[in-house]
Amino acid sequence: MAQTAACRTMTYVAVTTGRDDIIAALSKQRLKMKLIASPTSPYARKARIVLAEKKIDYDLVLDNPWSEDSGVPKLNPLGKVPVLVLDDESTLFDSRVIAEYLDSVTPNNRLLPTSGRERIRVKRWEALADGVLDAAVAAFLEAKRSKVEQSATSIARQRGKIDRTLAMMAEELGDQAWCSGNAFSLADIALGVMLGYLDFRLSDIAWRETYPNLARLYSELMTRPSFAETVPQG
Ligand SMILES: N[C@@H](CCC(=O)N[C@@H](CS)C(=O)NCC(=O)O)C(=O)O
Repeated sequence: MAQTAACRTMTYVAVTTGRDDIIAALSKQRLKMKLIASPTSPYARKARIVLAEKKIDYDLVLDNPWSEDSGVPKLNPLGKVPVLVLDDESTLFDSRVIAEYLDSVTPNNRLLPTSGRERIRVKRWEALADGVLDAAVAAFLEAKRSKVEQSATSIARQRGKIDRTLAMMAEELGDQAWCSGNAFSLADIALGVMLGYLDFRLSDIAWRETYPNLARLYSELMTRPSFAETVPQG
């Protein structure tokens, strides 16, 4: 993978085929953090965008958590990506914990207000965006099952969560430039990653037409290399 502008601090390590590959990749360079990610995971994309925005040097290790020989369960018993492996080889998950930790590592480009109600407001946006992701992933996986196995009720239930939360987010954004306060923050990252995932997996949801203010913010976010260079493909 070529290094790109947004990821100039990122060194691509390996597409792994299992635990041994991950351990080998980790032992080569002990000092840099490693992010274990899959190219289609929106939660991993959130962590990658945070790393790029914070200009933190790291190695990207690709692993498919759904594959039988995935090394992810050895690093995260939940078997999910992203996992951040720190320089002492301890591990962090999930994406919210990783984002909060990374923001505290360097003082530059703060993505979370340091305390108080403003900080919780950003975390609330993130909880909403991640909740839509959870529902979108569940709806996508259910729809992938055979017609006889899949439950229309379950899909409708997940789609209801998505619809209600998009409406709330659009209302709360109003005509503000950014989700929370008057600067770019983790709230905008979480929202943008979620909207990008809807485009990727549930493209029949016409959120741009229904919510022009979300579309306006999304276009703005896509001008940032951290977003443009991590668009999910597959
Ligand atoms: N809440 C977690 C969700 C992570 C997650 O669900 N990741 C998916 C990829 S999109 C995964 O690894 N799934 C594998 C599995 O559930 O076995 C986070 O924010 O990191």
